[in-house]
Amino acid sequence: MMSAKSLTVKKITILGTTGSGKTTFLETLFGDIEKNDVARQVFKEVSNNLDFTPLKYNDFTNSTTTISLNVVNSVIVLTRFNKVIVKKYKDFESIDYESIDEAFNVVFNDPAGQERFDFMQDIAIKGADLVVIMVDGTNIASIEKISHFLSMVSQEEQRKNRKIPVIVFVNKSDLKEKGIFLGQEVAERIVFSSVIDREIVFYETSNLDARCYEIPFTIIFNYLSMQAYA
Ligand SMILES: Nc1nc2c(ncn2[C@@H]2O[C@H](COP(=O)(O)OP(=O)(O)OP(=O)(O)O)[C@@H](O)[C@H]2O)c(=O)[nH]1
Ligand SMILES: [Mg+2]
Repeated sequence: MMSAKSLTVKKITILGTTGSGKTTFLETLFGDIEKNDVARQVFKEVSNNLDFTPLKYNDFTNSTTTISLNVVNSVIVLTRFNKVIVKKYKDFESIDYESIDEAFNVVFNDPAGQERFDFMQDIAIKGADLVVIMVDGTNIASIEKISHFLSMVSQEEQRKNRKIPVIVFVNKSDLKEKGIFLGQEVAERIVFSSVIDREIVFYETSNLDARCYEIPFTIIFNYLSMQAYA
């Protein structure tokens, strides 16, 4: 019988500017998580990270910001019917064993995105098996940071002498309705305006709709699976 303890451990690190939705993404996947977050108005963003979004500062005042690192221990399961299920690690026993084709123990690292906590991102990327870059699709400055995160990935690849797959989430696509969502094409144009020596996949996401992660997670599962049998 498959038990959670015997699963291969994989690490996914989420990089992105402050306010892009990294922590909300984990909450969308897992519901309540244990967080190292404080109210945004108490620990106010001082860098210009939030300056280039048409959202008002008020839109963020009720939200929180991460001040170190959120970690969620999960299992990602591929069922016999090619469906990918993402659950908290402790919920593994509730999955129907018969339906499991393959599974990984995946530890998500969600470091603080504020620039003053850059060292947390450096710590979080160490040993990552896959990196999710999550940007605020309403914020050009956030999108322009993708290349910075890609260079962090390249450094880690050199350190470990192995490839790390990258997925970019251009988040807050629900704000298309308001006409302020810049979209995947803008992100791709900015990223590919400089020479990129890797394959990157982009998805438009919204944390208001968990279903938007179904396809990206089949891609993520495939990447992890290829590494496991490389
Ligand atoms: N409209 C919309 N708002 C979102 C979405 N995802 C996150 N937000 C909002 O964006 C704000 C910031 O979200 P967080 O998840 O705290 O951002 P973060 O990337 O963890 O930020 P740091 O912890 O500071 O690095 C919150 O007010 C969220 O409610 C989304 O998909 N759509
Ligand atoms: Mg956060």
